[in-house]
Amino acid sequence: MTHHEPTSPDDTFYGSDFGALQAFDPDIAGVLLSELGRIRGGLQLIASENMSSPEVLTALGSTLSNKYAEGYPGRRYYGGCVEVDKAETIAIERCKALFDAEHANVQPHSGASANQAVYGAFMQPGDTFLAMALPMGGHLTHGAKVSFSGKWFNAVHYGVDRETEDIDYDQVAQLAREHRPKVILAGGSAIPRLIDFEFFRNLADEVGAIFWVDAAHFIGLVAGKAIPSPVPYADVVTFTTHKVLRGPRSGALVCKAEHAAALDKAVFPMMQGGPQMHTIAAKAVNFKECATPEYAEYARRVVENARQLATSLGEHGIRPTTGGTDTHLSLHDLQGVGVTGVDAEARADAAGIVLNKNAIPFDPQKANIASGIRVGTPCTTTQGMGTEEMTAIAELIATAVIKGDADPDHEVSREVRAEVTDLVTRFPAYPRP
Ligand code: DSN
Repeated sequence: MTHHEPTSPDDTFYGSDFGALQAFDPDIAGVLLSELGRIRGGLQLIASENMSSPEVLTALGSTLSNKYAEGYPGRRYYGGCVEVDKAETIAIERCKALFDAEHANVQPHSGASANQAVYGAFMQPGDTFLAMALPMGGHLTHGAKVSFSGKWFNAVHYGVDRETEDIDYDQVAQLAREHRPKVILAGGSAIPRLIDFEFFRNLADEVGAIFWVDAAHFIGLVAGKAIPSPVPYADVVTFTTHKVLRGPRSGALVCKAEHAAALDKAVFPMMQGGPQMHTIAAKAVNFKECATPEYAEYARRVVENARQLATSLGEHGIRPTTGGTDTHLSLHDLQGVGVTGVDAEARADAAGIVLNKNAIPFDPQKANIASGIRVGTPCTTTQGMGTEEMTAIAELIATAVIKGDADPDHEVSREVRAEVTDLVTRFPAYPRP
């Protein structure tokens, strides 16, 4: 194998050279600075976002971005892959170890790309699969009509129980027995409670289906051992790497060894071309971070904080669906306070609090209005905030949403923003050295 003399970092390491960018392109450099200012200046409560480490960002901003490497380590369609092969091999081994998985593919560009690979590996156009409906907490790529998954496949959807607002397991079983789907999918983007993976595994075995978990939202909690893992139960688990996990914006999948060849072929060459080697290197860095005791403590605190935030919002009349959360996110019904999701999002934003409107189960409103909001604690926990701050944040959200206004100059917006500024000054995002 060719040996490459490493460039000394003291010589010139070409990666993340902000000074050079600023000199050449002040327009884009300005956007990068304002975005960092935005992150630092407000409360980031979007449940699917986080703040990845400077180490992850350095790998992302490296010369590995240049390399074409179609194929897999040792089996590429381009020369010169010896160094990126090392990065991908390290990423694969770390991913397998982190999740105790038989096989890992770290090439999917995103969660949606990882999901495409599952369709490609196990289904033909027109085949039936069973998944949670988007308005009930599922995901666009789980068979929504506007997505390839709903256009090219026959999606049968389950929802939640009206009473508990948790997954309606009786309905799941009834639909599986009636439709005999090729694939049964568990997971989504607004599910606050733990999922009964054993139930899904047994059902999939009964009807002869592949059991797929889309763990994009909660995989970081699994990595930190804060919640149970789907890996022992599922044939395949897809996920994103940028949510609680706190890695680069990307995706990955782990699976049983028997499905490795089919899924690898579905990722490349069926769905993707050249893998993004800088992102794969950044995923490797992230998997190493996630194997530390510090990360496990972080994951535990994310859940503790989410529980507190959900409870405290409930005490202000902003009701958590399912009565609370077991994970990093909670979904809240605003009907009791007479505000729509779209108005709540705008009022919070004017007060320096970033969250998103969200449909709640059986929502009477259209998705672009919505009767709910979704909040999550990955970012604030990364900043070091704890349960005391969650109680304070709930009060700020309630004030902004119930008494506030979408106008940033409104008195309530200004008052809440001043308290937000105090909080983020005490718990800074990307603290200065
Ligand atoms: N858009 C992501 C989320 O916010 O949950 C899911 O893809």
